[in-house]
Amino acid sequence: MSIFNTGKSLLNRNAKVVPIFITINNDFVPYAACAIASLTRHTNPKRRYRIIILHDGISFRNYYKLRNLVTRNCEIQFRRITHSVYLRAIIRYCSTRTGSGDFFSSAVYYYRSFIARLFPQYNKAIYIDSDVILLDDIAELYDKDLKGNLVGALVDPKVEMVPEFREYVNKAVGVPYKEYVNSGVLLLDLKGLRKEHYLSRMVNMINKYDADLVAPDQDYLNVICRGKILHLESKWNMQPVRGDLPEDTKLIHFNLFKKPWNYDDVDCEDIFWEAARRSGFHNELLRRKENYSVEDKRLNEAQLEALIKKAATLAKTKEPLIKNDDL
Ligand SMILES: [Mn+2]
Repeated sequence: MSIFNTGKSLLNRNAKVVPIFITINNDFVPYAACAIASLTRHTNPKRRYRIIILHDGISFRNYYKLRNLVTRNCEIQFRRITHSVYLRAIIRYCSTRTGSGDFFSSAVYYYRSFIARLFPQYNKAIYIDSDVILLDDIAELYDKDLKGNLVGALVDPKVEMVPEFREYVNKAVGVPYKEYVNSGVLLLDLKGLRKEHYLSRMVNMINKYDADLVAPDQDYLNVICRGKILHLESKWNMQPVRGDLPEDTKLIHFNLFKKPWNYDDVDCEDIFWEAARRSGFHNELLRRKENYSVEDKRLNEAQLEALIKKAATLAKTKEPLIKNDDL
């Protein structure tokens, strides 16, 4: 067999597999494990899945435990994010955003922006946050036709609910809030994103505007991909609800505050803990919850207030704070 044959069969293998990216640091590992345990449980036995964990260094113990979540048709790969001018620019930018409303000021939130560039072997992929739980086969999302769009995502329900966020998105981000999507679940046209030079575009904006934003990576995504976003149905990025979930719910996203691993009596917490029991991190998650003090809760709530206040202040701007300039 020649080397060319080997290459071809490898390409074919990549074409058939469903690639799913999760981007984390060591602290996110237990939550990511729950997401993975829920994903592998709802796969189509006739298909193959590849979960690619893009991280900035995880402990050997965590690495080993995540590897235990491999199943017959679902493999797990690890990739450590490489240092580059892009990452350095992002880390520098994040290090200056340390105000009380700067909740998303860690570089880890930007790692999803590297997927297209770091993985040229894939033309299409899914990205999920580590705070999601799958209730159905993720391949169904992967199979969706993007219809020429760069990204498939869901209009952010948290933004719709909070007037300060709506104003902020309209004025400071410069995107109508009814178009503004959540970056927690993404169907990605990686080929298209490479053609758009997504990462260099984003880093150019970071360097040029050095803008103070509420949800930076998500704000950049909305500005760069504006007009090229397929709006997904809410069943693929469902916020927890009190009472019964809509019957066709495919994915629950424990977005923003009140995570079930911090708080008691969180909507849909049973679904999370059920996945947690099969994640290999159940005890650790229970311990985390026990150690989450009254003071932590107070801080968490103060952070949300600060975030909303920040949104209201930034919404006073006359012009959008970032623009998608020509490269
Ligand atoms: Mn999230």
